[in-house]
Amino acid sequence: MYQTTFCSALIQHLRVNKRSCFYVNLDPAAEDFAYEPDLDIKELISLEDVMEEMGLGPNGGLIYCFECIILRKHSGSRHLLIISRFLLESLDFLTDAIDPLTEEYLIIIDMPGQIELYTHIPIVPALVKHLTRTGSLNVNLCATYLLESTFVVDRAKYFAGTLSAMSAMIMLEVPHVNVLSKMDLIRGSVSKKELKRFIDPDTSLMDDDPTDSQAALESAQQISTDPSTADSVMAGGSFKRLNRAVAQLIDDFSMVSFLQLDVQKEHSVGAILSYIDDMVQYHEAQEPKEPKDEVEMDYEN
Ligand SMILES: Nc1nc2c(ncn2[C@@H]2O[C@H](COP(=O)(O)OP(=O)(O)OP(=O)(O)O)[C@@H](O)[C@H]2O)c(=O)[nH]1
Ligand SMILES: [Mg+2]
Repeated sequence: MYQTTFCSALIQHLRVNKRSCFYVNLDPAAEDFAYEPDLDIKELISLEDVMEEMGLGPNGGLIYCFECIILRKHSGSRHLLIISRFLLESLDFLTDAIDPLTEEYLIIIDMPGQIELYTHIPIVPALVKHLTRTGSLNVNLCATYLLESTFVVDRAKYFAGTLSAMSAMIMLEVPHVNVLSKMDLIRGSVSKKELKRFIDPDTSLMDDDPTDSQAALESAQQISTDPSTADSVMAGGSFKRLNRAVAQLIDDFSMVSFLQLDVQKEHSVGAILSYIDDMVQYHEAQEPKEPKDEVEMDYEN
């Protein structure tokens, strides 16, 4: 699962409902937590250390951390060896912590937000395989993909985000819930009716793209006359055709639909949790409870 704020909201909700959860942080760059993780990758490594040791930037450093964990990369470099040996232990670190947990536990795994981990390289898919492998951990996983609701304001951004969600679904091959997060940010500016159109994406959204209007085209032309600037490219016909093709692809696959999340609202978090429960078959996995001792009836009166 992704997004720290959502993880905290879920934990809060589970606590209120007296359910057990185990919170794992797998983001080596994460710092502030509303709830302390039960298991934290930072006990093994911090992104800062990797960046410093390897001379990498934040994204490269993050991918390096995960590559070391999952792909068990070896090399003659002293630093690489130190760090990979360090991280090699981390799959066991995860396995040892998760293995003893009973079916009552919902394991919440907070992941880094960098999209390339889910769409471009087979690192997170390998982690998913490790967790779900039948016979060992055998965890019922549900990936939750969060797309900021502010993306709906811009059709191109919305379809690009939706394409990433679809790509993650295809790469991860586990039950998947897609969520439009931070709904509070657009409630006032996007009507309910308009919002409904973004729940099940289809190409009709491209038919009335507000940026197609003549006024928008004119203002884009005024911004710049240089055809190589971002504004010019995004106002051009080929960009529109590209977006339409992306929208058509998403429509053809018909895999992505969104739930809406407002973390401030208990019922919104609860609704998403009930989808997740269904996906991981939480209720089916629970041990049948002992029937409560029958209430003794007082027949004398
Ligand atoms: N208005 C609003 N802000 C939010 C909401 N959720 C998160 N934020 C803010 O968005 C920022 C990022 O939130 P995080 O939960 O850290 O996001 P994240 O996806 O875990 O970020 P990374 O781990 O860095 O990828 C923080 O400043 C939050 O306060 C929301 O539902 N509404
Ligand atoms: Mg985070």
